[in-house]
Amino acid sequence: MSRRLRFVDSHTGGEPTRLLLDGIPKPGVGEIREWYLEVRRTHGWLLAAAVNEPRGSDILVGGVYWPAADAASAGEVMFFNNVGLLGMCGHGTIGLVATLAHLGRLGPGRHTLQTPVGEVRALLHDDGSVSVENVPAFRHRKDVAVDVPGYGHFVGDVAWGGNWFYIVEHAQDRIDLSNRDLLTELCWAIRIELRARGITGRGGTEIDHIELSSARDAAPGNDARNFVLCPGKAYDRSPCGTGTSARLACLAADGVLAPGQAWRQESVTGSVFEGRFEPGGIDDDGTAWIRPSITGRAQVTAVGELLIDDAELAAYHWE
Ligand code: PYC
Repeated sequence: MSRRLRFVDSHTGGEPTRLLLDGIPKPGVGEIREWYLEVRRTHGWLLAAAVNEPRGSDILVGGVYWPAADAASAGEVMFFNNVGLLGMCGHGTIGLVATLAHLGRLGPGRHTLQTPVGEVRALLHDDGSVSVENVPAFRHRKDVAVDVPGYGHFVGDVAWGGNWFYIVEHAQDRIDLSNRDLLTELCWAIRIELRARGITGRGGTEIDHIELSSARDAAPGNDARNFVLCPGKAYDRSPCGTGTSARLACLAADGVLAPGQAWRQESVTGSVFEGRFEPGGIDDDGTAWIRPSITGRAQVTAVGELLIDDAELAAYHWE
């Protein structure tokens, strides 16, 4: 049997998103965070086929979009990449809103979306840019030291911004595209070492995004430049919406960024998200959380239909 999946591709600051508009049935029961495992079990191979070679590439982030039954919400979205499901995706949400606007399904104004890790709000501005009010973000641990064989000693913060991040202020190597292979291997080695040492996010969850940051390497007018390595070893071409949210949580916790103050986060490719936060609250364990928002813009790049044969099933799988 050949499956047909309608898709729209976009890029947000250079980072691509492939939104699947049909072909993945919405699980009938439970909440969206429970659908996660169900979709992975029943359709993981199809999602993997939709973003990986030969139809996609390692850097492509996918999104399954289900329109909402009621007008109060713009629908549900579940993001994934070359190796599995993501919690939230900031650049992908900006791409989703630009895509739905392109299809005439939504217009300027505020829209609510459900994701497996919580509700997010997106504001489509008249000029086509999009602000995403992300899920609550927080710093879980400050100044976590790790010795990485062959690379040296690193100190970073563990923070949540819709995915788990280990964020390091990194001055040793320039955060520049000409260094992308070196930065990729360094981040991968850090991730392996964190795992080996049992350094995790809350509840023992693996830290699967590594973010290197440098104020020195940012262009004038921007606050910092980052390099973010995603779970499937692809680096984010955008400043990473969830990574910027996690960074805002750390800046807020250190008291170096005030509520409402703009933070211009540049990516390794030079694209920029403008981030801000509003104070959130304090969890039972004393952790302070913020409400981050990220503004950027996306460009629709292609509209089409993927044809995937069930006979290919064995070729695609996630770990
Ligand atoms: O923008 O949040 C993001 C993101 C996550 C993975 C790739 N981009």
